[in-house]
Amino acid sequence: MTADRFVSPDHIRSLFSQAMSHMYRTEVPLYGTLVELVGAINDQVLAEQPALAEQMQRSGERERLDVERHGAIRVGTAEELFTLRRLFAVMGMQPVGYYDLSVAGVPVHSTAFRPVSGESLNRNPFRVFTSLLRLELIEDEVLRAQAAEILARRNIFTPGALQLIDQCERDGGLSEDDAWRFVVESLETFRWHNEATVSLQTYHALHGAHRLVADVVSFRGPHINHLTPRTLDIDAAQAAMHERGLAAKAVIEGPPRRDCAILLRQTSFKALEEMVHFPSGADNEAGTHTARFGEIEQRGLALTPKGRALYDALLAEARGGAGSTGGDYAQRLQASFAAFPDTHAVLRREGLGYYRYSLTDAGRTASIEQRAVPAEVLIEQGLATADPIIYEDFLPVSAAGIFQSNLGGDEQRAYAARANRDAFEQALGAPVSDEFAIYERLQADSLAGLRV
Ligand code: OOG
Ligand code: NI
Repeated sequence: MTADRFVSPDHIRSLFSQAMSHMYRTEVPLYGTLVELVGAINDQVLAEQPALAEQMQRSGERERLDVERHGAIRVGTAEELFTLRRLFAVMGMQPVGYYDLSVAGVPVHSTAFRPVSGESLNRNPFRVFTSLLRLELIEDEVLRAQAAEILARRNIFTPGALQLIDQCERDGGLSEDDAWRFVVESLETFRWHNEATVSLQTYHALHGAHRLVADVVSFRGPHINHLTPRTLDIDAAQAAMHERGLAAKAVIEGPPRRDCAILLRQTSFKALEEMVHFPSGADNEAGTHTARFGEIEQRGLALTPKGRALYDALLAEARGGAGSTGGDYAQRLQASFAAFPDTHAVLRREGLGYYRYSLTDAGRTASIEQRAVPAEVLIEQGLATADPIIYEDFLPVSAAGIFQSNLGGDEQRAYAARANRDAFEQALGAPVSDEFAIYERLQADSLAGLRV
């Protein structure tokens, strides 16, 4: 068997993200509305900002924009997370970053499965924010044991998916036919089930511990809970949503609106309340569950550790000691971020963000000797350009806000802050990659390209 019998993991990921998008569109029609609205706004922004359109074309980002999505799932056991890592690997997605949400009162820790090379990201940057429930944070011992026992009984993967994962690991890839089968089989894991596996009474008990526990434990699998398109103007998208009567949450998570977009801005819409059948003896009992919601996001420059430290400090300043987003939060945020430089030249010079350097037409005709000067000099001479490297990851404070707003109610729990990255990686069966190292490498590769 030779390698060219296999399709690329990038191809499988593209198929999978399209299939997921189709499935979610039928499951949650609101998602289709969001995708249309975001598409129209993106077209408008690109028409109004030719420089942005040109830059996105140059960096290869324009192509991916229309298919760019992230989703989120929550799993219950180490084994489930372990197998998910193997499943996502078939599609060229690796775990990047560790997010501890317990500090925000959500009993999970998380990573993001995503492609990491520049080429793969441009092909399709599909990412899945994946959380593992931390049952050890549930105080009630009896309930904890019951939840563990329910989770131990389920199998969230189809036999066909498991077999194809084994096959891919053994042979080093999948043929086109097998790739399609893999997509169909693995999609099953993320499907919504309107039949719970537990009685309404058990559901309520789990819900009492934390809504998230009920969401993870009561169903056959980790239903995808949102699929997020990327907008080039989140303020315009949010306004358009309000016009259509879709109630976005009041606060946009992340940095304020700026000339140079940094990191990630996100807003989400309340979870749907859905009918669920709960088994009751030989019969069913009707109830409801809220888990799935809509979200849009705008992505900007990936920050260096120095830039990120400044971001974290300014965000904390705007939120105050209590982490409040109430009152005149938008003004406080704007005021505190006045201290964050807002031109690419300064962001670059101060080492706050990562950039992708490339030669201009003039640069390509220049000799190697002419090019043997610092990148900033090449830029001044019109021989090179620097485009922002886009942030591909997530933000823990934002994610906590998204979780909170969509769990419904004003539920606030306090768990003693206990990051446990070791336990997470042990469950995962692999270390999570360091996001900064990935951006650093993309930048370094582009700088090396100026010299050859
Ligand atoms: C994940 C919430 C985090 C984001 O975009 O930050 C997230 C969840 O609710 O499962 O998706
Ligand atoms: Ni999200």
